[in-house]
Amino acid sequence: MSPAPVEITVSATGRKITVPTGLFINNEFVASVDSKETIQTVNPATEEVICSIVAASAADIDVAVAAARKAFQTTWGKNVTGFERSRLINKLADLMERDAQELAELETLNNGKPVRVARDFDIGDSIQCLRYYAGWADKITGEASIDNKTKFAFTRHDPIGVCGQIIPWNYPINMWAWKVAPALACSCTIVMKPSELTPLTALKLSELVVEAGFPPGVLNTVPSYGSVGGAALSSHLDVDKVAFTGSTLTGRKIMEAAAKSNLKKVSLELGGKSPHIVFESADLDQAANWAALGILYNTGQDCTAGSRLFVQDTIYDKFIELLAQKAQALTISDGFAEAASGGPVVSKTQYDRVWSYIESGKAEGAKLLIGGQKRPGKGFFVDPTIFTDVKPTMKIVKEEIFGPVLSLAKFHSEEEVIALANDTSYGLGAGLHSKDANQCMRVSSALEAGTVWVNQYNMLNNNVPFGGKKQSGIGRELGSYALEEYTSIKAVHWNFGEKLD
Ligand code: TXE
Repeated sequence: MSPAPVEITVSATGRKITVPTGLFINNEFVASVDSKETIQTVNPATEEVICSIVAASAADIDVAVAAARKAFQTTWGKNVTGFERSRLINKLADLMERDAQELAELETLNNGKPVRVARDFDIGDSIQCLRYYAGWADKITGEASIDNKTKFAFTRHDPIGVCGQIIPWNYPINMWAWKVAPALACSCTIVMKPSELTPLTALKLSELVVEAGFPPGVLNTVPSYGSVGGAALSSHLDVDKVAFTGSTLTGRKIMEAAAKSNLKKVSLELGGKSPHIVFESADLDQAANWAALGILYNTGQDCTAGSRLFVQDTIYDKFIELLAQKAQALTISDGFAEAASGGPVVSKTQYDRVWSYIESGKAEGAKLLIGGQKRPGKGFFVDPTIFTDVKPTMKIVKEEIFGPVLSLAKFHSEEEVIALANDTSYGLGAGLHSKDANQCMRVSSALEAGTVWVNQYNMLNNNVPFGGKKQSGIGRELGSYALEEYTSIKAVHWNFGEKLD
């Protein structure tokens, strides 16, 4: 029997939302084939349970992969035109646009972020991402190589096949869009595993997949625990590629599982400890705005969070005063509050984790500029916290915190700050502020990161690639580069005249 959907009432708006609770396989919401395991979803602003949904077992992953394989071989894969894929992806984008407010409220309920941010940024950007890749669907071509009068070769950019996609909880809809849009454009089929902390919008989006008209099995959604469904997907012998966003620790496990099973293609978007540099020539007011946004956007639960801020000694005192003012002006509250600029962190685990870092910063002798005090009452709220006088060896400087906690240090020379900035095992994002164009060019070239922002921070575009160096990941999402992650290149050598003696 199919698990019944539940009706949720969003108390802040009065909206009633019907949420599917089953596993989405072959365009239907179904029960687990062998397990009674559930996932209890929680509102991080109130700590109340939202609803329980089915958690996929390893056997359910087998069923979903089989559905995706069948679709790949029949209705999708090489049996659907790029024009048709483009039409369907665009239709999905239209439906998301229609339902943006409902999706945003569900996202806020489950993830905590301000509803305005969820709607205008997360969902707005995801719609654009779908449309961007809908544009690519009919333009995926190979190359011809003609250098001989009796032979030529050409390449086909074939869809790679069945893709497992494992996504985190910090941007549940964005990460869904970043993964499904290029995969669908390239004609792959998908088994999507959302985070067990935030599975509700992925389930709601599955309804739109049916309404848009995608054939059964093209996009399957299987909420599950990482060690169960995530592990089963990454070690599955019939999955051709796994795309992952999450922690470096889990990324390692996924790569190992891929290596030990069928050597499936792997792309990983992992953690970071991104440096953000303010040079003395910078527009200080603007730099303070970007520095605050860099660490506080999404309550710091951002893989590119500019969590290590370096400020030149000549402007240090003036700058930190400005930054403290900007950070304190932000309102961290329930995401349904009109004034909310940030919400709670996503879960009790994450809350405890962030606080353990704050305590370690205090214990290791860093100085608190602002924040660092717990709030009374319910909800996983952490106020903006800035530490000064940090040392490169401190835990808060070395490890990803994934909360609104900034380490601020002083530097003297450009050479010194480049060395400090690159002194990390990560290489995801980096930023710098300066009015000296030559300095901007020199420093952006020297920083070891997949993305460098100059005189801004954390701004992404769907048509510009994103990904990491060092232990921040492998592969690129967004832009035309993401198409490489979902295609397999075949070379065809053709003889039209050469004879063998
Ligand atoms: O991440 P996990 P967690 C970082 C951030 C955060 C820390 C821990 O520092 O504090 O990771 O968060 C699935 N095989 N980031 O524990 O475990 C899991 O179900 C396959 C950075 O929540 O990486 C979920 O869907 N999959 C980051 C996804 O991995 C497994 C975003 C992410 O969870 C698995 C999130 C396994 N063995 C956290 N174990 C970013 N780069 O943006 C878990 N998963």
